[in-house]
Amino acid sequence: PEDIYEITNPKDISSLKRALVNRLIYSIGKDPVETQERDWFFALAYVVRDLLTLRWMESMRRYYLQDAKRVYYLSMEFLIGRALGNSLLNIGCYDEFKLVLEDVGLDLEELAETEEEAALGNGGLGRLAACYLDSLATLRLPGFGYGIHYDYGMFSQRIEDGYQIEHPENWLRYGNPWEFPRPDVLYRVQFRGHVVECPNADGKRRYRWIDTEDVMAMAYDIPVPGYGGETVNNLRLWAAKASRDFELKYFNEGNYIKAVEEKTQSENLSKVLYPDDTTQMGRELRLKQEYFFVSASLQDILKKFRIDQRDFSDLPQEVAIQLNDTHPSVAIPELMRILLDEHQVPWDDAWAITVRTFSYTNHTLLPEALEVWSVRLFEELLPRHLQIIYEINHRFLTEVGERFPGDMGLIQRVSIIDEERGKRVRMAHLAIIGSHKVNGVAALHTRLMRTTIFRDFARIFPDRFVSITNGITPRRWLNQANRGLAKLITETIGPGWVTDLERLRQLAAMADEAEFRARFRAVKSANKQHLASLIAKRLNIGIDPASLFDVQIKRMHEYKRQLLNLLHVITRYNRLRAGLSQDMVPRTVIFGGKAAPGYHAAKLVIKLINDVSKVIGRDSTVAGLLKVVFVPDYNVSRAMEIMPAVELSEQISTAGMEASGTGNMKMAVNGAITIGTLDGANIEIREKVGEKNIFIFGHTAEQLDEMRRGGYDAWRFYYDNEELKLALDMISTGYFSPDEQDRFKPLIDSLLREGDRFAILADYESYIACQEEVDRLYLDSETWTRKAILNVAHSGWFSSDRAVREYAERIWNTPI
Ligand code: 26R
Repeated sequence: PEDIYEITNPKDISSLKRALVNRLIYSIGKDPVETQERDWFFALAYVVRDLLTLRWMESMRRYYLQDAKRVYYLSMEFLIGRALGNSLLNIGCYDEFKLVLEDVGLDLEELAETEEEAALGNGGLGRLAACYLDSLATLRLPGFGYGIHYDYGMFSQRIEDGYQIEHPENWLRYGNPWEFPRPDVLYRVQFRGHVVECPNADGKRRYRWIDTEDVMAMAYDIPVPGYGGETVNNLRLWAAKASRDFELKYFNEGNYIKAVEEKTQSENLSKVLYPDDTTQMGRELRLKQEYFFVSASLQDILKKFRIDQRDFSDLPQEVAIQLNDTHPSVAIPELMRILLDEHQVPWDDAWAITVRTFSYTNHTLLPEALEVWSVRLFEELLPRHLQIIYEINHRFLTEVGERFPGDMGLIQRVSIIDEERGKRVRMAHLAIIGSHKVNGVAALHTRLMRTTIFRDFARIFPDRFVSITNGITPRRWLNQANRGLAKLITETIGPGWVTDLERLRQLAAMADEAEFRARFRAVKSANKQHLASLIAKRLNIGIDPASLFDVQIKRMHEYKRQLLNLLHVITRYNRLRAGLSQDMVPRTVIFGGKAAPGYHAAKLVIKLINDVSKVIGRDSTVAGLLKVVFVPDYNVSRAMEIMPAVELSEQISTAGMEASGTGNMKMAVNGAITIGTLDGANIEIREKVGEKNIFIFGHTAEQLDEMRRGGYDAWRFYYDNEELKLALDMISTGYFSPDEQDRFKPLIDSLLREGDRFAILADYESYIACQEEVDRLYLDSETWTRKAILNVAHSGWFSSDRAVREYAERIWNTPI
């Protein structure tokens, strides 16, 4: 019995097999002769978790003994995806388990498909958090994630009649084998109530927050293995539980049913992820979610800080807290409240501690995505926090007034309270004022932050703003997702690149060797064939693996301009039908992405993609030359399947609007060539891979700014370009929607009558010209391959290891 869970040697196949069968019997309760695939998956996941658990405890012990400064990454979103393959590769047991499973007649890849993905995020921001956890663990840093244990993560997308239909994704239906529920790690979180002032012996005022409605936060821990398996960190997610006194109130009244109702009510808090990364909606439940996880996390952080053994003034030396956008920024007044009200720390000391502890990452400049809460809602839910925010604001504005006397406009602009639109709390202002560092996620984004939306703050706090360009983990996005390319790279330069991605640079010389190019091409071609077979199997669509794979996969957003891509597709279709096929390469244009459920324009673009796809698919004159595919339910697993097969990476956002982008990096490191605007990290990709190895088109952010100030004339672009006019006319006259001619009128109106906010028309011509260049290059497959290899070779800098190192050095003061 003592060896039921013990794996004597993780490289010893028979010991692994014994562990697996034991788990199947004793943890799943299934007879090995009567099992389903899912049973084996769970048994395997438990064995892998076992392998992680000891290292995880060792890591925690090491941090404790070293008394190392801890980094806490607070995020409403962690878009993790599936864990099995990643864990096996990170602890170095992938091949061993593959053999073990073969032994019992199972295929590891197939088994891995049964895992539900942890889609606890919307897109870029959530996936970035997951990549950073991987890097923190790989770099052996004591970095911990804190977030929310949603019952329902990102919705699953189905396409019916070309329209997006959202379905709830019950990812916990069969349980989550990776997590440890911690019913004993439980904190009280207060809401509502009111604040009373109580006189103090020393004459100072003290405030107490009383008569609150409380919810309990219960911890779930998910191990985060670093590469090499030495370090295993922790992601702690909070689930809402009814508080006892909530229940007791009604139980004591003898109202059992009412008590149970209230219980369900308060447990709804962690029920569902908000699927909007488009427009802030100011919903009460969202603010409650934010405070809920912030309050629990801070209680947990301070408990580990062991205040009985030290002084709060040590907090910034022991703890760094990174705020992933403003979503957790209520942590700033919350830490102030704890210090002031619960520990009687004087204001100035409390404020110095707070500012030195927090730092804030901004992920968007779009005004509609900046968080603001009505003062009324804030006061209702968090009355003490509103008071503290007022006091922070008052002191800040007084200081600004002294430094910049007479500038009333400045005071109004930087105030945390927006007095104009019915009194609202601007969370970004709070986050900037309460942090010692504010970072943008790419060079251009940070520059625009300093010169546009936050220029006043950049003047007030010139050293506060820094740029740290995003990164992606090479473990998941190259080593795991693209086994073929990973193998070729390792055979060529050794395995060191997995933790030192800049080593890919050694591949640059290989770009000139015909034999290497052939092998590289063979890998890409196999990946394309694999993707084609998946698309055939799941969507029943045949695509030509020899065609150019032209891919745009990301959230559906007007600023990301999937519509511009479609205008190219339609133009291409028209040219082909006009018999101009001689200069054109056969293409498969692949789209994937979810639209926020209430974002009508984005949903209509999905419908248009599907309608265009249908018309083109039925037209035999373009068969074999052009195909459009919309891949439903784009998520992390889909991304891992598609990335390795991409040849042309569409990164075509309106310049100045995509803060960074990270899909752009994933595709480049997988050997795609980017077609993109000078936006976000595309600019840095161009810098690294060289301007000859990327297709850049369109207006710059500055040019667009100037054009808008001079008055943007959408109709001019329409009348000046016949092909553009034709494409737009086809959409607006129902060519792609004969059953409903004005279906797409809202899209056309936004371009022609409503000022084309995303400058689609302005960039059309140069986009089309750039796409012609793409075709020309693709015809020269040796030169194309050379450039693709150089993209891989020069993408090393985009590793999240580099990004996390920069945070450690420049923000957290935990240098590696
Ligand atoms: C407040 C609410 C409506 C909300 C707004 C925006 C919720 C979530 C978001 C998500 C945004 C901030 C996001 O994901 N931004 C993306 O962050 C990536 C990681 O930094 C960038 O690469 C990407 O350019 C940016 O759009």
